[in-house]
Amino acid sequence: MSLSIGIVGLPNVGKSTLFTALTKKGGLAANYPFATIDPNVGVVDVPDERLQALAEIVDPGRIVPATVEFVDIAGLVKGASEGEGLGNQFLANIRETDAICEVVRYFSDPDVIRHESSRDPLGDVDTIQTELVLADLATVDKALPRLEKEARRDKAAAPQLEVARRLQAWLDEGRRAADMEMTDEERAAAHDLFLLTMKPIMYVANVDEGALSDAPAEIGGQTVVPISAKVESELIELDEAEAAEYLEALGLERSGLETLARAAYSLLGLQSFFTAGEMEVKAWTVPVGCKAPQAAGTIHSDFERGFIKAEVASYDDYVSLGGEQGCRAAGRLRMEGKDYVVQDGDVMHFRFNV
Ligand SMILES: Nc1nc2c(ncn2[C@@H]2O[C@H](COP(=O)(O)OP(=O)(O)OP(=O)(O)O)[C@@H](O)[C@H]2O)c(=O)[nH]1
Ligand SMILES: [Mg+2]
Repeated sequence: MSLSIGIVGLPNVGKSTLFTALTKKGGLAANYPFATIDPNVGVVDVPDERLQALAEIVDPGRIVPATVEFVDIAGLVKGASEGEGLGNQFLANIRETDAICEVVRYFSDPDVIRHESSRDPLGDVDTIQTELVLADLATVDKALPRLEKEARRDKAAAPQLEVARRLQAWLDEGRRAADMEMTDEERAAAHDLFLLTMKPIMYVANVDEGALSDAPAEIGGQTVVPISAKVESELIELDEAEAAEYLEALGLERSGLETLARAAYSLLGLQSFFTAGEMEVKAWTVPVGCKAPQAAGTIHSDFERGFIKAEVASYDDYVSLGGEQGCRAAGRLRMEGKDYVVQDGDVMHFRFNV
């Protein structure tokens, strides 16, 4: 499961600075499967201290954290939905991502020029939202004639037409598609339109050094992660001890990048289960509510196809009882079938037959 998050925002707000910090950090951790697919795409691990605790029990050859992919996208300007600036390419880039991370400029440095379409942080958020909504409106306008034709021919297409019409009216008021109330069925129908404003969004408030409290708690009901991109880009140049010292001097518990990776994970409704063996301790990413066979399928499609059952221990049991043997002895190693709903932190071992 490769999740990708597009970093968007007006020009000169610090997107590339943040992206570079994110990806460089990944590259520094030597045992980390860092991959650069293209210069604007970087894979970043999701920090999870539970991996360390599991590794202390099984002493594996390596530890493999879950990952999130970030995509650095060129600055969006007013009029992008009409092809202004790098408009169209920009929109194509976000269309391919699973979620959006919007960087908003809160830092004040007068040496860094604000783009002419920039007003103030919330005004900037508004500008971007307007462009995304306009792009979606164009998508829906274009799809409607086709959907009308289909609905005349095939009654089963009626719900899709209906939801597209409702979305048109909704977007026309400048609102995000994701905020419209929809049944699960309507949501699935809307999914086929690949709208930009259906994607989950979170905000990074790029604040001045030591001014994390300048950031609002939320924007439009969405999570805000306060970060100083400048501080993050300095942090990655330091070794672990120096970085810890610097963080402490700034009164921070962990780097903004860690907070960001975690927030992204939870925004997307994701959780981890673990596999723990001599070869490796590994975190696997699955959606909340995922059942055992699908979880098995993230490891290998054969595991899903030939799924028989899963041996499961909760993370807490696994750690407090000293691993699989301890769990078995205490009767805490469960045999779960295909309807088992995976819980965050489950340590799993799959039985399959193909
Ligand atoms: N003072 C200060 N400057 C910053 C910060 N973040 C970025 N900058 C500076 O702002 C300028 C633009 O940063 P970039 O990261 O390239 O901005 P961007 O959002 O990627 O810009 P585009 O790609 O042109 O849309 C650079 O000179 C950065 O050094 C920050 O947190 N504080
Ligand atoms: Mg940039």
